[in-house]
Amino acid sequence: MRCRQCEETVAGGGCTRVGVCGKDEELAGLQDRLVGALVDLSVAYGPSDDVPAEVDDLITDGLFMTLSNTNFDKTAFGTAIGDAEKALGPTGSSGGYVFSVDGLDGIDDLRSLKEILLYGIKGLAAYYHHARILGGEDPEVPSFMRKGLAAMPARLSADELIALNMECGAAGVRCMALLDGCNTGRYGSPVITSVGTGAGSNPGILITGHDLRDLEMLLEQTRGTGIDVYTHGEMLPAHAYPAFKEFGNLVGNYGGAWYRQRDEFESFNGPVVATTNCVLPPRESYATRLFTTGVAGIEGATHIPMVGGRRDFGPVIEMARSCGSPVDIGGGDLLTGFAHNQVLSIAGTIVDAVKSGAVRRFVVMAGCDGREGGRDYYTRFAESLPDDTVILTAGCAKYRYNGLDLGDIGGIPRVIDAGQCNDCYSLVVIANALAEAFGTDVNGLPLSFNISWYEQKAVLVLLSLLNLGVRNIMLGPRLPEFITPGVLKVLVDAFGIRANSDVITDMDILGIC
Ligand code: FSO
Ligand code: SF4
Repeated sequence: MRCRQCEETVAGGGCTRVGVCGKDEELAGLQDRLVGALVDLSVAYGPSDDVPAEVDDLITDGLFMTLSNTNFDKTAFGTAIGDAEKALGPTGSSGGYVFSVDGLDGIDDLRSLKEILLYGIKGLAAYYHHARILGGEDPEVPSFMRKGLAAMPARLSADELIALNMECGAAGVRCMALLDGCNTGRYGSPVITSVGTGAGSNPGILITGHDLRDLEMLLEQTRGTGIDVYTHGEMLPAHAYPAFKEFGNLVGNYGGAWYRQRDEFESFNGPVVATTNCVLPPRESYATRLFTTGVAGIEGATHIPMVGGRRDFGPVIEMARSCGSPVDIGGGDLLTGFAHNQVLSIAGTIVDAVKSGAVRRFVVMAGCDGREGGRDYYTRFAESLPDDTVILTAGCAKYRYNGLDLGDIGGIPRVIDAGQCNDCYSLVVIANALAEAFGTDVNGLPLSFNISWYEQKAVLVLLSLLNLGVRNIMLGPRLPEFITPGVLKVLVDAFGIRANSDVITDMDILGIC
């Protein structure tokens, strides 16, 4: 195996014997076979708009399954490979392609550009999956996924691959806008919300991941049962949607970012529903309490299938009744819900604060969190920021600083949390509105980017920002293993990207000091 798709990979070549994430060689092989079959499907069908929806669903969901920390269930991969090969049948054009980093055509730099593209498409698949679940559709997105996947075995020049990566970023912006419309269309526009993190005495169910539809079904089925529902990780922003505020049984958030789940799922005491990444192979202490849905999978955990557009959370509810209540692990109240609609409603106040000098600079610190020790960089960075700066965040990266008491500037909180990682789209809408108000472009604003990356959705968000013309992004806590020095030079020359390294130096570079 060789996998280097996430930030946690082994330096100097990637995970080759076993994944830091827990993925073994057999699972890595199955994932490569699945990606290969989806590439074959994409070559067979091409980027045409006239492709059966089932084929695009196979590509979308299959790719999502291969994202870091999403699915560790070999049986599920066997089924997905079988489905993809069956779909290929009538086309008669299966090449039996098996994806492998080493097998990518081209010298190192071309391989690197293909990897960036593949991981961006995986992120795209994740967001398109969420939009599809809520009834969203945009034929341009799956069409690009097929076009981009078909590039994997092709002989393409560096310029062609760079163009495809930019196209991936454009598809990312479209897809995040689509998902934003689906989320707000069904659940309303988020409003600023303070979310408690304590634990009550009722039995509880913990739901983690990004799937709001699963949360909706779980809340409907637990209403009136005396069982409390808590969010975890990337599900925290759900509290800000008006539709979820109607559920008295959605009582709060429990725990922090995904990498703390082994301790937090243990102390929660009740069943845990993992709807997407990041879910990890469990400790024995809570393995029987772990349930998965959708593309998520863990060997030994009970998977709740979608049958006729509905999931039956009966077994989860039944288990909750026999479990003790969660152990209170504290954490204080967390603010969320600063999506574009809410922030733009106070745009006048924000513009005035900038003009008066009360707010000197905004710093986008969105992205993913991870378990490496060096990630306390982001906590130190947030703590070291001058009092007249405001952090704009989205994604699980926020857990590094959303518990800090950074105060506010004339009523504007110093940490503005737009929501899940896909809600980076909200940050783009906010930045564009500010740019318009100040008669400049995004790069002309007092706005710096210090992004934290971990998995492939973050690659898509990065490509989307580059496609929008954002320059001088600081990226960390270390640069991707799959970016070669040659490709890095292109990114530095064209976009001013650099690795973050030192809180004080970086602040200087970003123009904050
Ligand atoms: Fe985090 Fe995991 Fe949202 Fe990612 S929970 S790391 S970018 O899957 O999806 O921010
Ligand atoms: Fe390694 Fe990340 Fe791949 Fe897991 S997903 S095998 S940690 S690179």
